[in-house]
Amino acid sequence: MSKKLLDDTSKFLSYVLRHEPQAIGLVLDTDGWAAIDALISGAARDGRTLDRQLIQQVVDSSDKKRFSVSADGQRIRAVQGHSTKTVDLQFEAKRPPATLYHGTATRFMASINEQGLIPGSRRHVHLSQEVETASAVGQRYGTVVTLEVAAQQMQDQGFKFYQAENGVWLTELVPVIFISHL
Ligand code: HQG
Repeated sequence: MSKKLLDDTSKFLSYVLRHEPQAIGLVLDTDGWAAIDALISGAARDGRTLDRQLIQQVVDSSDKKRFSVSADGQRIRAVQGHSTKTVDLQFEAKRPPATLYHGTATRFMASINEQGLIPGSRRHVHLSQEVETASAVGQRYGTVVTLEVAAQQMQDQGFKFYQAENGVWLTELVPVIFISHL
């Protein structure tokens, strides 16, 4: 199976399982699950050929473990990163490490210095445990700036933190006072 086919399919799955399920007539439940059969038939109407083997390969090879398949093998979901309003994943609040990192681009800094980190179209601000991961995320948007977030200090003041199955840390917003430049 070619890497291009896997990458293309992964992007398509992110699009329909995080952002626009309605684009292929797919319905996600509030936990983000979609029936794999409905995903395959919805994709087919869109002219895209998916089968269970391809889907499983994308799930298994995803570098960031973006997707998971239910124990009975019938359903699939994205483990984080949703913008679609119908999905509200129930994460358990968890104690974060003292420091988490967020990679962004220089062009967003004026606004971040005023508003702090906000989720944009997604449900949460995404934070990483490793500087390298954060920096790779920021590079997607331009000249990277890596920010340090005083996560435990935030939690001590009542902010909640969650960790998705794939290790990404999530919180609703990060006020400016908890952010410093590396
Ligand atoms: C920025 C990838 C202006 C924020 C990654 C970011 C991640 C602000 C952008 C996941 C701002 C939002 C998410 C403010 C934040 N003013 N800009 N006040 N506050 N921003 O893509 O964190 O490959 O929604 O810094 O690994 O970049 O998709 O979030 O640059 O986990 O699986 O607004 O996406 O995973 O961008 O990335 P995004 P993100 P996947």
